[in-house]
Amino acid sequence: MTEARAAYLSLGSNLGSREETLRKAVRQLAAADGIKTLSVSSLYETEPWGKKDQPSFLNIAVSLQTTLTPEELLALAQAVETELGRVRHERWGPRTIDVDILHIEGVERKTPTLTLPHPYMTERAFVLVPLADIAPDLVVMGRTVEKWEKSVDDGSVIRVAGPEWIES
Ligand code: X6L
Ligand code: MG
Ligand code: MG
Repeated sequence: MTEARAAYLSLGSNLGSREETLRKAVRQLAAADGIKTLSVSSLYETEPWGKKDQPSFLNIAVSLQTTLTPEELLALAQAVETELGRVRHERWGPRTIDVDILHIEGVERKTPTLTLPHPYMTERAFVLVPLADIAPDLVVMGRTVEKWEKSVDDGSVIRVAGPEWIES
């Protein structure tokens, strides 16, 4: 059997019952074949980036141990999005759920469907603040997540619940 590797995901929602949708997404990921331990960040309310005239997001980060290949993990992320009602409208527009792979231990990829590490993860407070909860010492693109987090403006990222939000 293949060894499990650590993987890090960013999840976001800004349509419908945002917290409940994130909870369901975490449960589906945790229950999937090939996913071992999983840990979840605090819950954050964040201002929209990219397309600014849309509702604010709830964002979290998740780390997990997986025996899935990167492509299998991407397929799982997309299956969770589809199951939770994601519909593709305009680019960067509102969505019930977005599940992005940020980083997989030891993996670099540049294909039309998957770029790892995620090329913009070091610029976005809505990714880095949650990720710093669960993986401050993870090194991506030459610096720790904690260092990257200190380098961005986190003023539009508000912690709305501690890590226990997922247990209820
Ligand atoms: C210039 C042009 C600068 C575009 C930035 C940033 C585009 C982020 C897309 C950008 C640009 C994105 C989330 C979000 C989106 C989310 C929050 C995206 C894709 N997803 N805002 N905006 N949380 N707060 O999960 O990340 S759309
Ligand atoms: Mg995204
Ligand atoms: Mg996405």
